Amino acid sequence: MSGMPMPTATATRMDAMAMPTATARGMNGMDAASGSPAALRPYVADPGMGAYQTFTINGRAYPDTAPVQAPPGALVRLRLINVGYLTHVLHLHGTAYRLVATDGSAVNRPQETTDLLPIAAAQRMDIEFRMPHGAWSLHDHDTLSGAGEMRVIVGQGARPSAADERALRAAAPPLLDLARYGVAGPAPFTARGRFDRVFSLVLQGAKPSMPMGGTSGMTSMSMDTYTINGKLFMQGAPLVVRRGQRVKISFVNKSMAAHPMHLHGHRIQVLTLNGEPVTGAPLYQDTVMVLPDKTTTVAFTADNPGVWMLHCHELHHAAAGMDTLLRYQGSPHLAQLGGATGNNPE
Ligand SMILES: [Cu+2]
Repeated sequence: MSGMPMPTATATRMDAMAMPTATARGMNGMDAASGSPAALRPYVADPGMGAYQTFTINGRAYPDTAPVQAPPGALVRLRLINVGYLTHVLHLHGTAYRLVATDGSAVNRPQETTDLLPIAAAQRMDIEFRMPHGAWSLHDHDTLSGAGEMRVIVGQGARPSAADERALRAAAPPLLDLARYGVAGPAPFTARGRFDRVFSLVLQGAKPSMPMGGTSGMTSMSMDTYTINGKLFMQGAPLVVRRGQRVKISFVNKSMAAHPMHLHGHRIQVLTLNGEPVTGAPLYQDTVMVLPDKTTTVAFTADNPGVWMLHCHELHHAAAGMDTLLRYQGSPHLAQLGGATGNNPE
């Protein structure tokens, strides 16, 4: 991570990458999620999986993170890439921003906001803002013990006082509502449109009454297993499609944990996000959040033949079984996992 490009400034615009991640230091150092504001709690991944003690941005923990700097008033575009396992709730202090792209797809007419920005594992969020005067910060607003380390200074000059910091943290703006953000516009799919294939995937977690290992070739990092339609990876049948089909998938979360579900090889349009119809800008993602007890429905055109992973990107969950395959008719079956095959769930 230390080799990532650092912010590159031009006269009026800056592109930078900020990569929140978390570093595991063993399974004993679990972060307690206690004290999370109720609104943030569903976003925090299964606390039993929170085996992190250090959170970083571009490989460094605050106060060693590199500042994001540009002249005051400059238009800054910042790409946030969550390469960790947990959802983080990011808070930009000192200025409003616009969310201009999700997972590499532009957002239609994004408005300025000061809301907290949740970013799930594997998601990418591009934000734009005018560089404020003074030194502010972008930081993880949740209450996991490592959150204070996931922070960069934005701007330059005297840092905000501790009192200012406390006031900003106490302000607790709402979470950005991706389902209502931006402006509606033309899109390939609508919830009541015609589909050639419709799948419902029930996401569950279980204690290890189910057999693990053996022919499945999987290992688990915890006492839990995670299943799709009651099956561990390679126990269930793949989702089979034909090229050109319009496909709808509903992710039905019946577990206690949030699952950021990631389909390889396709751009998917989110129709309902955690039960809420998308009425703002058409929402394109390749990793969609499915909160506990919620359903997220997505659609895509089967336009990329092959065999593709569809899995939870909380990779402990993936390693514990929450994966399946999207297979185009005529593509090969994957019959084996692990060992010399190189077919591993994560
Ligand atoms: Cu998961």
